[in-house]
This record gives sequence, structure tokens and C-alpha cells, in this order.
Amino acid sequence: MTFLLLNAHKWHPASPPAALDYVAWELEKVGKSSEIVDMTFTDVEELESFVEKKEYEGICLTIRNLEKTMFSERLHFPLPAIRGLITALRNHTDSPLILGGSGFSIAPERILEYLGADYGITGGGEEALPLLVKYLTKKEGTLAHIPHLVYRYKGNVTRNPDSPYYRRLPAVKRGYVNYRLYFRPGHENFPGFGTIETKRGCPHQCVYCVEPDIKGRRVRVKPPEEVAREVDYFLSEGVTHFFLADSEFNTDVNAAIDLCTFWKERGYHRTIKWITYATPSHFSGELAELLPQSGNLCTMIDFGHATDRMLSALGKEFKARDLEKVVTLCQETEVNFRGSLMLGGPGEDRETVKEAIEFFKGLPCKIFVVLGIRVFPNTPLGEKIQKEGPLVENPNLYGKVYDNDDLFEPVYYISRELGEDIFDYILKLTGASEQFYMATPPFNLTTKMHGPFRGVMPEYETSGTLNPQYLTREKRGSPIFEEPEVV
Ligand code: B12
Repeated sequence: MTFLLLNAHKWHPASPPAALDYVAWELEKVGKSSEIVDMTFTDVEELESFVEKKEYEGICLTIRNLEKTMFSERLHFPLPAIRGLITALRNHTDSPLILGGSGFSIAPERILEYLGADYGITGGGEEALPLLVKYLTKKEGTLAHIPHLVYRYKGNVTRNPDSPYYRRLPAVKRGYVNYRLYFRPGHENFPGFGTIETKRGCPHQCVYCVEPDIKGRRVRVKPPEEVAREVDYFLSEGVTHFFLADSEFNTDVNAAIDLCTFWKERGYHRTIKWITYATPSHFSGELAELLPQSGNLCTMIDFGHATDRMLSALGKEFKARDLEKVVTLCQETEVNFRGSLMLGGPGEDRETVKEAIEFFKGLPCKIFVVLGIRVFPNTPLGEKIQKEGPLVENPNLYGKVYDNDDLFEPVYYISRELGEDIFDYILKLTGASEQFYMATPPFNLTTKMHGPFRGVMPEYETSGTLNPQYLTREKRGSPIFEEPEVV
């Protein structure tokens, strides 16, 4: 008897469902085999034929994205389509259905109920999954003692407390997911790079972000030797480019320095290329020097904004002068970096937008511009919005403003001060520069209602696409990172 592991998303460009390596490994440790079905390459009929032909002990479904987290004229939300997939499965099998993943962990009880699944596991899953499998297959233990578990009890969905914090992030065996299906050497394909988590968790207080809630507020670190074991696996498969899947690579700057030093000393920097996210907090000179020496292709720095007022409104603990220091440091040490801006937050006006664009204009880094902030439940912004009263009465909100008080479906904050032509305004500020880019097409904001949606229409599919050509006017196919194409 085997478990079926299912990646429900069909995203373009696709990222490998690295989570399923973790799930498969936890199952193997308790003596269970598994088979992966990845909807990126499979249609529903084929999925149905798998469960028709074979009985599985359980089905583990990963829900990676709850959202596109980018405001656009068509709002993405994958859960109705995932519910359709589950209905198709239920027509053919009674195997228990277990949910997990970053998207799931944003609103676990609600999603379990909405999808009609049997069990869910929030967060990492390493402690909980083996216990749940033993309970399901050997009737060992009790549900009430499984940390992170979401399940039905006496007719209600209930959630058990998390497990205690351990600093060391456990090792994971790789190789269950076929990364070669995703990886094409070359830089435009960075979503398809091999994925390695070197640390997990985020202690920062950004008002909009789900990361501390879903990955933990205290940082957990994987020792460099364990990270190297995963790198070695990928190298043996010919995968040489990596996306380090940490919340932020430098949330624990000493651990980041140790890893870069290890790679440099052991010669990994000659073979691997990697990109990662970083925060301007804890961006030390030592780290900046090590980045180009340890194979770093590009570091994506989440600046957020460039005015003190908006940085504080977004919950950032750094100020504009700290950004200047980070930018100077990166220039001096030749770190190849990109930045991101999140515009439209509480208190944003045209002046602060202008200041942010002017701050970065002309610097040797591309800037990814996001306009509009997804208001997620269990975040400081979400809680503030919920306290302020009905969504429909809040003029800063777009998206599902009716029957959505728990913020389950997409709803976005865009400061009302910005005006209907804010995309045009940003385009005028950036001019013909290719430095600034967005991943959604610009459009005129309106307050027109489409049923319960303000200003936008729903596109509730499991599939999503990104098209980062807007604003940049970059030709498709031009290299994203400054490095000759690998053939
Ligand atoms: C790296 C990254 C990217 C890279 C991916 C590169 C690559 N080659 O993989 C890029 C930049 C391409 C990217 C794009 C996007 N991303 Co992204 N990304 C990340 C990041 C930082 C790491 C993802 C990762 O691989 N983690 C490691 C894996 C192992 O973790 P995991 O999937 O969560 O799985 C763990 C647990 O959740 C659990 N688990 C998962 N599934 C299951 C199932 C069961 C049954 C069980 C028991 C447990 C379990 O076990 C795993 C081990 O602990 C995460 C944040 C984070 N810290 O994870 C955001 C994150 C996943 N991304 C997110 C989003 C929104 C996106 C985009 C939609 C954004 C966009 N509009 O472009 C796209 C979607 C792309 C796609 N193809 O699906 C969100 C998703 C949640 C949400 N807000 O909806 C996250 C969580 C960021 C955030 N804080 O909001 N992303």
C-alpha cells in the first residue's frame, strides 16, 4: 500500500513542488512508499485513472499558493478548482485526504472545511505527518496528541497546538520529485531552479505578510553539511542552479555567512549558481563580500519602500537611510541585486510613490514593483481591516468586498489617495527605463462592482501565469541576470 502525493497547481512558469520531497521522505521514514502526481504535467482524467486503478492508503495534497499576491484586473484564487479536483478524486476513492502547504497554512481550518478534506497539517509537517500516518494505518496514538493537526472533532474543525521550537532544521532526502522536468539551464527559467531550504522562519513584523505565521516566528537553521548533501544530489542530476527557499536568506545573518563560507571553502562556488530573497535588516558587510564569492547569481532584496513614513506603515524595522547603506554596500562589493517595492499601503499618496521611484531610479538594480497589498487573515493589516468594519465600506479595498469578512477570498488594499490612474502615474515616473518592472498589466482602477467584487473580476483557477514584461518593455527572452546564457 502506497500514498499518493498530489501537487494541485498548474502555474506558468512552473516551480517544482519541493514540498513533496519532504512529504515522501517523512513517509519513507515510517515505512511507506509514495507516488507523485503533478498537475503541472497531468490532466484530471489521468489523475482519476490513477485512483481508479489503485487503492492508496492516503492522499497528501500540497497547496502552495492561496493567491497570486499581485493585484490585477483578474483575481486569482485556486481553491474552487482544487475543490473540483477533490470531488473528482472522491468519486473514485475513499482514501483519507491530507492537506498541507504554505497556502493551506494561511487559513487551515477554513480551507479544510471548504475543501471537505479529512485532515490538514499546518507548517512544516515533519513532526505531525509520521504520527498521523501511524494513527491512520496502525491505529497508534490519538489525534489530539498530533501537533499542527487540523481535523474534525464532534462536528467542528479543530486545530492542535504547534510542536515546540527546535533551532536545527531537519535534514531532508531529495530525489522523489523529478526536478529535471522543470530545470532548463539558463536564467529566465529561475522558477524552475532546484529548490533548497537552508533556514526557515521569519521574526519580522511586516504588516501584510503571512510568512511568520506559516513558517514560524523563530528562525530554524539547517547545518551547511546537510545543505551540501542536498546540493550534491542536485549536482548528480545535472541541476546546477538553485533557488534558496528561505523566508529571507539573512534572517539569521551568521548562519548565512557560515553557509557562504562553507561553499567558498569547499569549492561549491565554482559549480553552483543560486538566487535568494534577503532583507535590508541584518545585511552585513561580511555577508555582502561573501555573496559574489559563493556562487550567488542574484539577491532579491525586499526593500518594500523608500520613505520612512511608508516603511513604518508596512511594519519594516529599517529606515530609508539603512537602504542607502545596503545599496552602497552591494555596489562596493559587486553583489548583483534586485529590489522590490510594495506600493499602495496604508497612508500611501502620490508623493510617497514618487519618492520611492526616484530613490531607486538610476541605481544599478532592477526593481520589481507591486501595487496593491493582499489583505490576509492573521496578519496585522488583516486584523486592522477587520476591526474597521465591513469590507464594503472601506474605500481602500478592491476585490471580494462582500461576504468575505474572514478575508478568505482575494481582497487588496490600495490607498484611496492614489487615484484611478495610478498605474499611468507610475509609468510616467519610470519613463522608458527598463529598470522597473511589474508582473501584471497596468489598468485603470475603478470602483465598479462585478457582483461581490469591487473593481476587478475573479479568475478562480488552479492555473496562473506571470508575465513580467510590463513596465520594463524588456523583450521576452532577454536574460534576467547579467551572465552569459548556459547551454
Ligand atoms: C522560492 C519561492 C518562490 C520562487 C520559486 C522558485 C523555485 N524554484 O521553487 C518563485 C520566485 C518563482 C516564486 C513564485 C511564486 N510564489 Co513563492 N515562494 C518562495 C518561497 C520563499 C520558498 C518556496 C519553497 O520552495 N519553500 C520550501 C518548501 C519545501 O516549503 P513548502 O512548499 O511550504 O512545503 C513545506 C510545508 O508547507 C509542508 N507541506 C507542503 N505541502 C504539504 C502537504 C502535506 C500533506 C503536508 C503534511 C505538508 C506539506 O512541508 C514542507 C516542508 O516543511 C516561499 C516562502 C517560503 N518560505 O516557503 C514563497 C511562497 C510559497 N510563494 C508565494 C507566492 C504567492 C508565489 C507566487 C504566486 C507569486 C507570484 N505571483 O509570482 C508565485 C507562484 C509560482 C509557482 N510556480 O507556483 C507564497 C504562497 C502563499 C500565498 N501567499 O498564497 C509564499 C508562501 C510566500 C508568502 N509568504 O506569501 N516563489
